Amino acid sequence: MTQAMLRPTVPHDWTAAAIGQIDAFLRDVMPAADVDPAPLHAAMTYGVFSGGKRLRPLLCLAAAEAAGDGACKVAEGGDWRRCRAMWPAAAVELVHSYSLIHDDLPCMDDDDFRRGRPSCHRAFGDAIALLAGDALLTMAFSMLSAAEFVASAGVGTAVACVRELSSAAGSLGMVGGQAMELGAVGRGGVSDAAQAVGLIQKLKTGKLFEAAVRMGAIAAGGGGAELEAVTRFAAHFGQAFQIRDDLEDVASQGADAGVLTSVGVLGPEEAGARMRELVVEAGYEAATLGPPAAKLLSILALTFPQVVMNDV
Ligand code: GRG
Repeated sequence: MTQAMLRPTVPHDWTAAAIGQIDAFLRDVMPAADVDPAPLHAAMTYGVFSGGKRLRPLLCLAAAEAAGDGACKVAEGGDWRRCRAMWPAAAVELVHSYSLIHDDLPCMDDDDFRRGRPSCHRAFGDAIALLAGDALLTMAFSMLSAAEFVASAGVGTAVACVRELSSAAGSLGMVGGQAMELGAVGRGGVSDAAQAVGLIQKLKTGKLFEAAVRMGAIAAGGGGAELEAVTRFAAHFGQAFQIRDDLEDVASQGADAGVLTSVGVLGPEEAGARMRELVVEAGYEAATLGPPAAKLLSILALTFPQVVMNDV
């Protein structure tokens, strides 16, 4: 396999069109902000439509094309809403949105700002923000059991997606990773910090990326070696993504990133090197799937432009 094979071959602007369609879909399926109970729906709308990059739904749609049976191949300028992976794409974004709202609460990270504006609890109060997160999590599973999705994907596929998302989001996934992080910070360190950081990243950040691509592939009729390849892609992508986030935190907040981050454990240089390795590994996994994985590679290049341009 040559390095050139890892370069994305589709123009990145497919993502802008897809994001517009993901947003329109989310607007259609979510209750409007003024539907009663209006403060709750307004907080949910605020949490979902606040400038997120829609990375997980994009990965879900790209994986449907990369690892599916061809049912979700969308031509340039085409309609992603005809791809049944749009349902799990919406579901994973709702779970992501809930996690950010809860993560900002005073009992978690206690952040006053998110995406450059007041965090949900600063705008709506702690109680409504907590409930907005709960309602978004619940709504994600109503996406995966929606009559239209079940009719087009089949009951078995819909149930498989419920299983993927619930296990990725729960105590053995994202919530478990968050709990481990809180516990580890409280103890002031762990015996093997590097191992703890790796596991926390895998659970807290990585599992939701894995669920995004797996649901996309499964919804599009994929399985077997292709499903495993997109899963490994997402695992590497997720870990690299978290390291990049840690590096950005150090750059913006000063040197002390805390022991329980990749930068705290490895130092910025080694963490950066590990991130680049992971991006290249993700690229190779996608490249094994050939031309249908072009959009996955495109997301990788957009997310890690320096790495893909210099190292791949
Ligand atoms: C509190 C239930 C609960 C879970 C918290 C995922 C998580 C666990 C917290 C999110 C906070 C965080 C910093 C996670 C690391 C992953 C990360 C960098 C998320 C931000 O993802 P982006 O950049 O967000 O895709 P946008 O704003 O684009 O949607």
